[in-house]
Amino acid sequence: MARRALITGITGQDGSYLAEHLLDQGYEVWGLARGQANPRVSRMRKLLSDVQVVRGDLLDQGSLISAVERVQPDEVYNLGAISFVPMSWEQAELTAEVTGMGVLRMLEAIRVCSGVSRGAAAASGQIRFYQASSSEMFGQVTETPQNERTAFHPRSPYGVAKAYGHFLTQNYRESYGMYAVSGILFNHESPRRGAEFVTRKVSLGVARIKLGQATELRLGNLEARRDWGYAGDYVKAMHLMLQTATPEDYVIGTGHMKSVRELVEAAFSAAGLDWERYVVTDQTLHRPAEVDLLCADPKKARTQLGWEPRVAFDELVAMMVESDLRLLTDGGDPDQDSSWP
Ligand code: NDP
Ligand code: GDR
Repeated sequence: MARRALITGITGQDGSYLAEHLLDQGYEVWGLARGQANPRVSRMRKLLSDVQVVRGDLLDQGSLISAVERVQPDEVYNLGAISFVPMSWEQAELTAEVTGMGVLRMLEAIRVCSGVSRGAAAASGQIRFYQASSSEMFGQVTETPQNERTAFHPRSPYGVAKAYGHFLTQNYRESYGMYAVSGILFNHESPRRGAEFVTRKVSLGVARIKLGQATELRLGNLEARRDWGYAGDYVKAMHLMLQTATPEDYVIGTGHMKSVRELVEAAFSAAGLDWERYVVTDQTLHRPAEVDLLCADPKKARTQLGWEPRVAFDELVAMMVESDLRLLTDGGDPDQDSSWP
């Protein structure tokens, strides 16, 4: 029988790539979708027609229990979150509820539905749980690169909420013997990335300027440095993490860091443009507390999971710029259509 996976956050960037990967692996894939008339759910249904939809919300414990009871999954991937860091200052409580407490609710749904009690030994055939942890938990780093043992110092309500979910996942593993793991993923991008994140904001900005639809691109801190990889590579690591004999946490990233300035240079040059003529820095886009640099040490994932990133930074940036040029040339609306698949 096909293995069954339940994905929260199915309408997001990672949800789409993970669903495609699991379908390729022969899984029956279910996506948890929220809202009464969520347009992203209809879009997802059109593009991922083999994914079955179950209704539920990370804010609603009962809905998660019903979803797990209905789907009877072998694996649960908890990707649902408020994931845009600046929004977490504006709606800190909601971020704590969705991105933090949502993890508790999903773990409880699995625990209750599988009849797991305190001190029980890990049972075979139990539901395996993946939590989408984040490099934002490292925040203000004291060592670089960061690995699975690096201390956390989150710098946003989002990072704090992710740290709660991370420790809780570890705690359910230790308290109940549940197969629960966290992937500490560094930034990963694609043509399906939300337009609010810097890589996509830049690739769309470049495409608009190239096509004469805009004359400038306003950005915040150009000096921040990140370890950027390709989302299609990273979802494979999520799946691999749930296939190991013992549940453990893993850092996933490329091990290479670039600044926002270097990202901008690469994106404009992919379209044959000089970035200095178009980029305007805007103080209002700076964050109350910035994460200056993040760089992964993915050695554990390489040696224990055999995972390697395939798409390099320049290739990723060119892929995103080309995709947005195509999207806009075809008259697409990035806010409505995005550019996926
Ligand atoms: P997206 O922002 O693209 O997707 C977020 C998803 O969460 C959407 O499907 C959204 O659904 C869903 N969601 C929001 N609120 C709720 C809720 N109350 N109940 C259920 N679902 C909800 O994120 P990504 O795909 O980029 O990231 C996936 C996960 O990985 C997130 O948890 C993110 O924090 C984490 N992460 C991402 C990294 C990255 O670089 N992309 C790096 C490290 C971690 P809807 O359409 O209904 O709004
Ligand atoms: P991040 O991604 O906060 O790292 O979180 P984002 O792309 O938003 O920012 C990266 C860096 O770019 C700087 N920056 C700007 N960012 C945005 N969005 N818009 C701008 O105009 C701009 N100018 C400069 C930011 O200050 C920051 O330093 C992402 C999300 O996917 C999280 O959910 C995930 O957990 C982490 O990656 C790992």
